[in-house]
Amino acid sequence: MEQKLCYMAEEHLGKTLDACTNQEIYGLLLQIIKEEAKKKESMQGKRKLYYISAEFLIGKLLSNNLINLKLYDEVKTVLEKYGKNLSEIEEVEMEPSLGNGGLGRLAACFLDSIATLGLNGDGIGLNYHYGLFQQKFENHLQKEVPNPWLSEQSWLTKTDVTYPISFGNLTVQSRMYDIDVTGYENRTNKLHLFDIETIDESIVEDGIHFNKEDIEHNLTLFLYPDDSDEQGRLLRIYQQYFMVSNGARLILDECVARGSNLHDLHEYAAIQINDTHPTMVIPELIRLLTEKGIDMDEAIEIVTKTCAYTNHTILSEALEKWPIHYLKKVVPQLVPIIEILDDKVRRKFEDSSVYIIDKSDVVHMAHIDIHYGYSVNGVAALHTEILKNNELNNFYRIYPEKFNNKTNGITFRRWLMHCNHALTDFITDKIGDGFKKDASELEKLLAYKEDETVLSDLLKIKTECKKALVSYLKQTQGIELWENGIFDIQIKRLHEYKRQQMNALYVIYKYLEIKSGKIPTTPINVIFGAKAAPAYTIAKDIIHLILCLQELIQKDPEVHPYLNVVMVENYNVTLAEKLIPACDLSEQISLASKEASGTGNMKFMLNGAVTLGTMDGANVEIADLVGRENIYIFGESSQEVIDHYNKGDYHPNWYYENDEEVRKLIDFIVSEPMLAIGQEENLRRLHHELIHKDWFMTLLDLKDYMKKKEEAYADYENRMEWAKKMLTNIAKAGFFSSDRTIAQYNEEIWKLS
Ligand code: 26Q
Repeated sequence: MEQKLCYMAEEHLGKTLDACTNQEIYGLLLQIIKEEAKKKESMQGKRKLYYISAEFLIGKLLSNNLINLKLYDEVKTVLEKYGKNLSEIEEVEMEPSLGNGGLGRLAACFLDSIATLGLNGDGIGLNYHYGLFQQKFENHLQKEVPNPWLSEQSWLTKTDVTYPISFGNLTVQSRMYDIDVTGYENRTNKLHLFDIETIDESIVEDGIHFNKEDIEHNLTLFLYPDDSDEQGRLLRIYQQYFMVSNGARLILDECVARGSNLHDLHEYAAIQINDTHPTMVIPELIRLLTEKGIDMDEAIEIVTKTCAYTNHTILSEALEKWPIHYLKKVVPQLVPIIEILDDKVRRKFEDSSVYIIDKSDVVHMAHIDIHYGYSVNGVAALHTEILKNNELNNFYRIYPEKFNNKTNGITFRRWLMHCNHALTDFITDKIGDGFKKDASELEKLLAYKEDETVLSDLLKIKTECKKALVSYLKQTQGIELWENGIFDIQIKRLHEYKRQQMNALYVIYKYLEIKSGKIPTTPINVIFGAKAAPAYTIAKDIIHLILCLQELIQKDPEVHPYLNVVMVENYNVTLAEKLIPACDLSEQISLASKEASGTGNMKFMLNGAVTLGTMDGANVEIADLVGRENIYIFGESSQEVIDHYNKGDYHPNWYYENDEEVRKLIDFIVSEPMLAIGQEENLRRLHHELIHKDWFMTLLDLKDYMKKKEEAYADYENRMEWAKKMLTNIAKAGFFSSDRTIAQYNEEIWKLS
C-alpha cells in the first residue's frame, strides 16, 4: 500500500505523498478503492435481487469502503508515516444525503449486508444532485439551503446505459451512474443511480426554491421536492416514474442477458419495493412485457410473482394516494393498466376498501403493491401485527400468506466498527473478532457482567467518546457540552409523533426545578438533532421552542452549570456517527403504535446507551432481549393508544385544566423570558396546538415520561450498575444486525440462487 500510494502521488500529482493535500489524498484513495472494489465484482447466480428505493442515505463512503475491503488499518498506518491523518481526510468527503431518514438509511444498511452476505443484488434509485436540504439556524428558526454532494472526485462511475423515458408531455434521455457497494470481506455489488444530462443547477432561486414545472432541468435536481403544492406532487410523480421505468428496463435487459425468456422472469429477478415510492414499477413492467408481446393476464401474473413490498409507516397521511388526473398528465401510458388492475380487483372483491381506484378517482399506491406483489412485510414485530390486525386488516383477510415480518437491522460495519473504534477494539479484546461476521457472538460479553475491571474500562471508553464529541462540536459548531455530564440524546427527523416536544417539556421541568434550588447530582446535557420538513409548520415551531430553551438556559448562570440543552445544526449521518458513541440515554419516545420500527434505537444500544422509550416499534423487541432492568419503558401501550383514537376520548385540555404541573410547563412556552427570546407567533401556535389538538398525545404520557427519566438519571449515579446495563445492551444487540435481517429476507422472500 505504501508503494502504491507513493507511486500514485508521483504519477498523478507529481508530488511526494507527504506533500499532498488531504483533498489530493482523498482523490488517490478513491481511485484505489474503486480498483480494489472492481476486483470483487461477480456475476454469479440466476435469480438476482433488485432493491428499488427513492432513497439511499449512504453517508460518507471512504472509511466504510476501507473497512469492508480490509484496507483501513494499513492505509491509516501508511498515512501516519507520511504525517497524514485519516480522520482529517474523511472530513474532505461531502456526505451524500440522498434520503430523509430511517427508510433511506435502512436501504443503505441493506446494500451493505447484501454484499457482505455475498448475495447477488443491486440497488436502483435516483442520482439527486442535491440531497436533503442543509439545515441552518437563523433567529432560532430552521432555514433550508441546497445540499450539494457531487464534486469532480466522486464515487459515481458513469456507465453507457441510457434509456429514452417518455412522460405525457416530454421524453428525456436517461443515464445510469454506478456506486460500488463493497461487502465486508466479500463481493462488490452496485447501486445504480439514474439521472439526465440536462439538469440545470442554476435554476435554484433563494433557499431551495426552483421552478417545479421545468422538468427537463429539475427532474433529479432535488431529493423529494416539497409536496405541499400541486407542482411539487407532480414533480414527485415524474421522479418516481423516471426511477421505475429505468429500473424496469434495466431489470428486463439484465434478465434476458442472463438467459430469461421473460415468461420466467421471476426465476431471474426479485424486486423489493421500498415503501410505495417505487410502486409504479408494477404497471410499468406489465406495460413493457405486453409491449414485448406477452398477453396482459400473463404479464400481470409474471410481475406478481416478481415483486415484493415493504411497508414502513402506519401514518395514513404518509401513504401515497395520487388523484388519477395527476397520473393522466404525467404517465398516461400507465393509466389503462392501472384501470385493468383495479377492474380485476373489483371483479373479485366486494369490499370497496381494497379497490385501487377509490370513488373520488384517487389511486391508492399501496393497494397496487398488495394485490400485485407476492409478499407484504412490516419492519418490526409490533408494526407487522398492527398492519395485520388494524391498518391493512381487510387485505390480511384476503391474503394472509403474503404478510410477514422482517424486523429492521443496521450494519455493524458503519454503526460500530467505523464509528466507534475504541469499543470495537475493546470487544475484540474480550471475545475475539468473530462478532464482526456473526453478530450473535456479542452475547459472549455477558460473561463479563460481574467483572468490575471490564465494566470500568467500558465506562472509560464512553468517556473517551464523549470527549471526542465535545471537541468535534466545539470545533465545528461552537457548541459547549459538559464532558463529565450525562449525555441524553434524541436525534431523528422532527415529527409530532416522535414527540421531541415531550422531551422539551421535560427540559422546562428541569430548568424550573434547578431554578427553585434542586440541583442535579451530575450535570445533564440534553442533545437534539432534527430536520423538519420545510412545509411542516408545527415541527418547525418545535425546533423554535428547543432553540429558545437552549439560549435561555445558556444565558442563565444559575442553571447552566447543571443543565445544558443543545440542538445540533444540520443533523445527518456524519453527525450521527459522532453522537451515538457518546450517548448514555437514548430517547425513543414515540407515541406507541406510530413508529414502525426505528433504527436509531438499535445504533444507540449497540454503542452502549440505555433506552428510555415507549413500547413502540423495535423498542418492544429491545425490551424483550435486554429485560426490563436494562431499559426504561414508560407510557400507554399501542393498544391503549389505538383505543383512544377509535373512541376519540383523548382531550389534551383535560390535562391542562386538571394538572397544575402540566399547565405550568406548557404555559412556560409563552412566558415572559421565552417571548423575550423567541417569536411570539411560533410559540403561541405551539402552545395552542398542545392544549387544543395534540394529535400525538404528548400530555397522555408526559408525567410517566418525566418519572422514568428521573429514575434513569438516578440510576446513572451508580456507575457499576449502569455499566452492567450498558454491557447487556451491547451484548444483546446482535439480533439487530442487518445481516440477520437480510438473511431472513433472502430465506423467506427473495430465495436467491
Ligand atoms: C410520502 C408522500 C409524499 C411525500 C413524502 C412521502 C414520504 C417520504 C419519506 C413518506 C415516508 C418517508 C419516509 C419514511 C420513513 O423513513 N419511515 C421510517 O422507516 C424506518 C425504516 O423502516 C423505520 O425504522 C421508521 O420507524 C419509519 O418511520
